[in-house]
Amino acid sequence: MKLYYTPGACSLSPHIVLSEAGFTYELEKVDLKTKQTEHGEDFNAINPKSVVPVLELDDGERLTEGVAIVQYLADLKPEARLLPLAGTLERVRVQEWLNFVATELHKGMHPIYRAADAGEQARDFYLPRFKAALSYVAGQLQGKTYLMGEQFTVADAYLFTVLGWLNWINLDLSEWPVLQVYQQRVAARPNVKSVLGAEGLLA
Ligand SMILES: N[C@@H](CCC(=O)N[C@@H](CS)C(=O)NCC(=O)O)C(=O)O
Repeated sequence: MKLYYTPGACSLSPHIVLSEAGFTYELEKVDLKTKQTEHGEDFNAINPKSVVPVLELDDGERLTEGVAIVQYLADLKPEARLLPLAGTLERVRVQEWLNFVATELHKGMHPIYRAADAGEQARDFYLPRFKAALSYVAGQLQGKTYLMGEQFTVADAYLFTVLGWLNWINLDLSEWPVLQVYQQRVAARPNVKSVLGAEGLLA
């Protein structure tokens, strides 16, 4: 398998899942400005949506959409317990989180990040909503190790990824001490640490 990724982007989430589940995989770095890969491929030809992540399977099939990729990977390695079995309520709870992170946090942050293009009004409008979403997550994590309790899941890989972007929008995670402790806890997982190192994200 090969993951097309950009350091620190949302492709970090499937990268963490690949590592946590114990897959053997290759990485191909994508420059999102030039849309070229590190080996000179035209990324737009690889993914017409022009975004990472892309997971290329060994038969050449390509998967896009982070939440679909992480669920596909986790189902291939149920023993890693990154996603409860299909048909259980716990499975749907993880999917609830994946969707929340994708829509309220990941894409909720977008107009704030792009405020310079979208106009400062966009930041004023979207920031309170985004902060309320973070406060909701902080409340849900109170007294828990991970989103689902003691078990690290694919939803944590995605949440951790998005929390890493707050400095891009001048938000300080210390406003939510629970989230700060959570971020440190996830960052300390040996597989996460090695993925951060591989993406050049360790200080
Ligand atoms: N719907 C896609 C969105 C992926 C996405 O937003 N990727 C960003 C990086 S986090 C990207 O590649 N942006 C490049 C661009 O907009 O040119 C998913 O959830 O996987």
